Amino acid sequence: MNLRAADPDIAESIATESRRQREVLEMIPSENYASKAVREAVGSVLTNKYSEGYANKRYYQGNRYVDEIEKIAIERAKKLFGVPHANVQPYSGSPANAAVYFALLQAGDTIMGLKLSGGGHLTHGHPDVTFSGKYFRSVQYDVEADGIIDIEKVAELARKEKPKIIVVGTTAYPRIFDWEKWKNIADSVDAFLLADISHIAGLIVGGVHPSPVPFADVIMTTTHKTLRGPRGAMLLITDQGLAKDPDMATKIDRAVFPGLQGGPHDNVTAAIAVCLHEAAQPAFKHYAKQVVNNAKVLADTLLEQGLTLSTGGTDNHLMVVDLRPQKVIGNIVAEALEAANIVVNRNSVPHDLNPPFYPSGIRLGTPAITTRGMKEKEMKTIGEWIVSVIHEVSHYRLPESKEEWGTFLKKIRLDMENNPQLQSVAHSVTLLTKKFPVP
Ligand code: DSN
Repeated sequence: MNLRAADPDIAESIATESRRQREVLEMIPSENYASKAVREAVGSVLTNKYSEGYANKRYYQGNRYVDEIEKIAIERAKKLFGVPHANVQPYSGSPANAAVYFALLQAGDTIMGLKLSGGGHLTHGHPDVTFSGKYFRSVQYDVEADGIIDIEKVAELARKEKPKIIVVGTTAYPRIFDWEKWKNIADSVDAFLLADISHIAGLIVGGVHPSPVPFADVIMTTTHKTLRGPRGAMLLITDQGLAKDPDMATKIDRAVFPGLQGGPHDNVTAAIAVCLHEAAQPAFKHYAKQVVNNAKVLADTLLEQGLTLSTGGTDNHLMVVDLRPQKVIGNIVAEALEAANIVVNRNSVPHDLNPPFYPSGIRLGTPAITTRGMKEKEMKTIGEWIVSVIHEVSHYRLPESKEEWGTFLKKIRLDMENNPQLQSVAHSVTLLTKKFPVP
């Protein structure tokens, strides 16, 4: 029985979500459109199988074909990134980072990562609310007021705090990393260097961002962002990591299973193998280059029209618009853009005084719209639409008391849906997206 016959409600929700994905401009920089081949692997019979363990060392029978698939995924990952060891089983980025800490640290050891408001990630040592800040001692570096990381300050903090691991990697940082400088800092305090390249893995593979492979000890990436695969993650161990700790690969594998996870999601493993195959094709290099070119044109358009971007622009696939000069919060603009069929996420800006739920910026990126084939010309048009939407809603002023913000935002949502200017942009977006099919 197919899905529509078995469960019409869920079938209908998926169909409407699929229409939404076709009709809007998906500009959340961590999102993308996986190929049909990737989605076919995710939806395959592999979801039926249990495979605790690793190839040729499983705890269950019947894993001959799963072994083949996992070995192919591992070999492709090793070849694509140029590393001696890969683990393709982590369920996603947070469990993968947890596995690194579990493998290489003891509870109470010091983690040093970038603050969330500076563009880091919760699992990079965010205090209080995450395991990485609760079970380890967390010290965090930050960006400067212009949004840029001052590497000298990072070095100074490392010398003072002597972390056991330094995490470099971001979710909202639009600039390139000089990995060698990070390695020098880590080596100077005898720390491991973890590169979390989740956002930029596709750009690295495509040759438009430097690779951390010669410098980091261990690399974590999710597989569904610029890499354009299924939702999952991989851990890559470098020669440098193995030189520091010859048991690192075994420790990482044991931390993933049985340390933190049960059976791998074999359907996702197969889809990772497919996405790595796709990323190894020449066309992927063109894609990655276009993602960055598109982001540059989009950023320039926003800047020309008077918006403020954190760090003053972008070198990669994303940008953070600082809305403090417009005196609106990210929630208002993100809602308005959604009413105009442009989907972004609200985001903290450097040194944001607002809480993460009501931050002062929005984050947007080009990976998904580039997958649809959009180029520089479309970026200029989209940039102009975004600016017009921001102007349309920047008169909204929040109530004095933060307690009333939630109710206020709910109330103005209806205004936005009925706003003729936003409706007109939404219509233009629909006409544009029709010309650029999704995979
Ligand atoms: N949720 C991801 C992002 O949007 O960047 C990070 O995990």
